[in-house]
Amino acid sequence: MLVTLIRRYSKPYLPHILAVLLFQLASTIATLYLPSLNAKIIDEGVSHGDTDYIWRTGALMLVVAIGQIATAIAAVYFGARTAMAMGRDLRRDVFRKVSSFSAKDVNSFGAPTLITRGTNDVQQVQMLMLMGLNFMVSTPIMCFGGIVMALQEDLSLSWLVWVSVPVLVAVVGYLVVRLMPLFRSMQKKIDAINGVLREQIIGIRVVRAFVREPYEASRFGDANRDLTQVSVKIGNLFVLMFPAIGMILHLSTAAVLWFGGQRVDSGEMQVGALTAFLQYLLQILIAVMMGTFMAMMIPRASVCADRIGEVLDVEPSIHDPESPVKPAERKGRVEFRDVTFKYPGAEAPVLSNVSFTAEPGQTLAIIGSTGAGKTTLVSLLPRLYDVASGEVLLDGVPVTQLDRDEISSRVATVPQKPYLFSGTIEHNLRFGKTDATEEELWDALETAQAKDFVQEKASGLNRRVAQGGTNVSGGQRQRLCIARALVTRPKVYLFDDSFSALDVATDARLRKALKDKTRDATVIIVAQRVSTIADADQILVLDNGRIVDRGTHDELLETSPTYQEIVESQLSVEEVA
Ligand code: DCP
Ligand code: MG
Repeated sequence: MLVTLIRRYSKPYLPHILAVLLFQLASTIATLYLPSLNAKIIDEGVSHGDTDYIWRTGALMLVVAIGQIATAIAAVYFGARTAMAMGRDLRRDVFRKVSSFSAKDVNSFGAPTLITRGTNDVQQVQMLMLMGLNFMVSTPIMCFGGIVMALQEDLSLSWLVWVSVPVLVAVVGYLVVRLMPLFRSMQKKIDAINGVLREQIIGIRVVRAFVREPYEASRFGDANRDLTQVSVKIGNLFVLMFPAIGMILHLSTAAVLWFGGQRVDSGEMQVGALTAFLQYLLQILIAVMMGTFMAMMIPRASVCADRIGEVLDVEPSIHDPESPVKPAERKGRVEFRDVTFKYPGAEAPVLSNVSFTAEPGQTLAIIGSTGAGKTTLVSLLPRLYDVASGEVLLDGVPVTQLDRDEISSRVATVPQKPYLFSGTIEHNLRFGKTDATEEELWDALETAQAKDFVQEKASGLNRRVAQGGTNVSGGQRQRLCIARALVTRPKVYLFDDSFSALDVATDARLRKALKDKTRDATVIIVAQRVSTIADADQILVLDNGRIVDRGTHDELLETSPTYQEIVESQLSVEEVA
């Protein structure tokens, strides 16, 4: 997967990559050339007292050095830009893919891992691309070129290369092999700590209410200690790594000077050649070290690439039809024909043989105990899920044959769990209709009985909303969500238990105002309170995924035992209160 990803995402940047590699090549060659020039100055110029030669070679050296610096800067600069651009593209594609997921696809991964895959995992792959661009060409050339150049300076010292390189590889390799599993386990511990922290922050009220702070603190403490232990182990190995590398480099230097010095003494080798040999050996060792570091990144990045690939390879289970049907009319007639639905992985269907028609201008209410399948039922119309059998029709056309834009322009949902996005109230209200006028916004707020509390604050429509809408009360959030649906002026309204957080009086006022606004639209209301739906044109009584009774309030009071039960239970509650 890693190879596939890198190949796919480097394609648009091939010219850039080629340029980076050329700069890299130039800079490496210049680096390799410098020590031998240095040796020439010492051996030919200084030892013969040839000032002219020193000046000429010195000038050449200066030019080469400047060229080396310039190309190295260019290589790093463009390399970093290219790697970041590839990372950006990859992140963008992961995000787009996840945005196209249906609820089922998101559930099959889970939100936290999708977030990690889109950020941390992409970062790892991006890091490898950066390292690759910076060292892919220079490392092998530096290594082999260095060996060739070193042997040219002096053949009989070559055994130093054959000894020091394997020793370095062995030491660094050993540490890397020990580090790899620790890195992998550290990633898991970070995941664990994120998980605990996330849950505690989201559930902070519950934790407080049940006085679970000590327990939660100890749970976090455990996760924290785990992470610390792994980090300390990694730290211990790193403490070893740098002195070990340093020791090898210094021992090699000492050995070169020792054995080379003897050869210089006996006149078999010149001083310049000795310095050059030393510099080449250090270059080789550093190249080997970088190569090993890079090799260490590959397994980690390839795990991440696999995880990213899993996301990118998903074929979203719900997608727009190839040749969408344009419905002849746009009235908002909703029809369910013998609909059966099962959640993925569940054994029994949540909805069985549900059939009904909701006409424009009418209100259809759905009532039933919790877990009866009401939310599931209303989520089939905007295609959050697709039915297992049967059909859901909007204006006579099955929703599977409509573009999802077409559906969302005509159907507005007020979800059971009201959700607002971080931003301002205005930004949230314009969610479904960006070009709505200020007047339309206030109008919707007035209908949703939310005008007062928006006006209350001086910031008005510009009042900040926190992520999820957590800085307004539950009832205010619900009313803002209702207003958001009203702004889009849809043909079909789906209210999923949207009046539950309102007191009875506000509920009644809201429904009265709604009636005027939704005169021509189809209104589908899921409710718990009988009083909310008593005046609906048709009421469906849902029990265990089946419609057990249907009719108006008065009809149901006479014919439906289930409905009578619900009414009685609520009457007694209200009477007691
Ligand atoms: N269910 C499931 N997977 C989901 C959502 C629900 O398996 N992602 C199951 C749990 C319930 C059944 O489906 O047994 C019906 O769930 P609904 O959310 O449709 O139930 P209601 O909306 O009727 O319940 P409530 O009144 O509590 O909102
Ligand atoms: Mg529900």
